[in-house]
Parts: sequence; C-alpha cells; structure tokens
Amino acid sequence: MLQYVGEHVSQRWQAGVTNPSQCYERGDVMRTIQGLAGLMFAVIALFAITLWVVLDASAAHSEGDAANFDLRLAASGLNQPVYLTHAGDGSGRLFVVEKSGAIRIIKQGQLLAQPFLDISDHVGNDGEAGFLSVAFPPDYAASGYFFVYYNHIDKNLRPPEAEDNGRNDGYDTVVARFRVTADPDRADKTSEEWVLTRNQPFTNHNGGLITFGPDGYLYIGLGDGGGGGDPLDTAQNLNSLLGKILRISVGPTGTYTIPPTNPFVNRTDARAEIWDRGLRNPWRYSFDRQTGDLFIGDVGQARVRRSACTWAALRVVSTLGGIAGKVFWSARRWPTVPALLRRRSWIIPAATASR
Ligand SMILES: [Ca+2]
Ligand SMILES: [Ca+2]
Repeated sequence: MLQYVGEHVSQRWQAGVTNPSQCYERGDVMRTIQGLAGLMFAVIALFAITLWVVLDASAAHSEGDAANFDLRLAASGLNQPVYLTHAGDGSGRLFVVEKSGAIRIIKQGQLLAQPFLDISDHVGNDGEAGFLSVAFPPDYAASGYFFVYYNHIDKNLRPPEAEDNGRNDGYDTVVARFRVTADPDRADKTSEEWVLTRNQPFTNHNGGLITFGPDGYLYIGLGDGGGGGDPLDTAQNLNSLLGKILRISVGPTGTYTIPPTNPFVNRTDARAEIWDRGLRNPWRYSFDRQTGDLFIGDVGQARVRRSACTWAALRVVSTLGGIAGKVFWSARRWPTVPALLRRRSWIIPAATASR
C-alpha cells in the first residue's frame, strides 16, 4: 500500500475524453441521424478538449506543478487490499479490506498481525467478486456495530429473481452487520446478521461499495449483474435492485427500512430501495464533504457488437438538488438520439474516459 504525499493532482483522468458518438450502438433506421449527431459530438468534444487543455494549463500554472507529489510505502504484507477507510471513532486507525475476506488494521503506522475480522471461509473471492468494502455508522464509537459488503461463496445462497432469467452463476451479494468485541481491534465473527442479500446472475459486475452518506443512510452500489451489455436489462428496471445505488436506513438490529425521501417510495411499480439507476458497475463512489454531491465512478459500455470501445464514466449526483432517481445513462449502451429526445431527463456522465 502506498501513501500519497503531495499538494495537488489535477484530473489528468479527464484527458482520456474522446468522442462518444464512436461508441453507441447504431440502429439501422437511425444511422444517418446518429451520424450527424456523431459529427456534432465530435465538434463539441474537440471544443471541450481544447477548452480543458487551456483551463488545465491555466490551473496548473496557478496551482503549482501538478506533478509535485510523491508516493511512499505505508504498509506491506496485505493480501489483495481493495478498500481503505476509518471508523470515525477518533482512534486514528485505518481499516483495510482484503478482497480475500478480511479486514486489517493499520494502527500507529503498523499493520496489526491479527485481522479485525476474517470471514474468508465464506467469501467467494474470484474475479470481481470478494470482500469488497466496510462501512462504519456515524455513531460507531458508541454503538460498536458496522457493515460489510461481500460475495458469498455459496452461489445458491439466493435463488434467481424473476428478472434474472434463471441465471445463477455469480457469488451472491451479502450486506451484513457485525459487532466489535471488548477488544477494539477485533470484531466478533459470530455476530454476523444479514441485512440484504441478492442473487448474482453472472460472475462480474457486483458493485461492492457500501458507505454512509451525509444524511446518515447507507448507500449500496450494485452492478447490473454482469454479462456484456446488460443482457438482462436490469439497470433501467425499477423492479430490480441490480444496476442501482440503493439507499436504506439501518440501525443496531433488524434488516432495514426505507428512507421516506427515497425517489420511488410509495410506488407499486418500483423497488423503494432504489436511489439511482442506469448504472453498469458503480465500483466506487464518494460524497463531496462540502456540497453533499455524490461522485460515482461507473464502468460504462457503449458498443456491443464491435467491442473496440468501452467506457469508464464519472457521474455526479446531487443529494441536495433532487435530481436523484431520474433516468440516467443506460448501462446497456449510449442512448440513441431519438431516445435522448424522448427522455430529456437522461443525464449523461460528467466525464468519460476510454479504457
Ligand atoms: Ca444465487
Ligand atoms: Ca454479478
């Protein structure tokens, strides 16, 4: 694990912005219209890139050398570390999630030999599946319970849902609650309580991040279930939890309740847990500490038949402005122009990068 040391890193990631019209799947009828749209996108993208280069050069000039940072070794001996956080308890400890099934503690700069939690005996660690994140509630210091996201080694833990079309190939998703023991550096493995479980139809696209938002609710990222091109069309399906970011209210006991301000609450044609939809695999996301906006790193996919072009996408969702829950970019493909005209509430990524 490396420690970032420096002042500022500009968003070089945006330098990968290319023309999205190269990537959406073209229908036979709309080819001409989309070709014109492609030209329009190309002009806009060229203008945007030019503007970005100018602004970035200006920013770099005013903010100092963007390359003025260094990396130092912070800890070694970790096994597949995929997430790093703290408990918000003032202890200064860092908690590192190992994909293989454990949470490790870095305490006063030293990696403790004894894991905080080790459930590797029932984590399905393969490919994109594994032990993927941990979330400590705001009152953790007093309450001592916390939540984890992992894929269970038993693929039959949950049967396929109706929209899964019988597919049962992935390690099923588990969001579970655990409790700490009298030793603050050790959790009680036997305290596990399942809060939410979900079948995984395919091995990939399991999402994996759970985190508490500034509103105190638990946000859960779930991918579209997997397979190329969202074959089950789950991401825009409001009756499916897949391809979504969910928002639930959790406490020291029980499963969960639905926050009354969730966008699809009190609707019979949608799952009330859904907070955002149209995602392919929101592997990581993060709240802006000042504005509360949510920055979502998604792995997009555009061309289905000719696979030369795939996308990583950054989307920004305001938790304050009320846009959450509208129709976003489909995980299946870049929306066609007619689709965009029909669905003006579609929101395209804030930034994209080829990968
Ligand atoms: Ca299953
Ligand atoms: Ca999956």
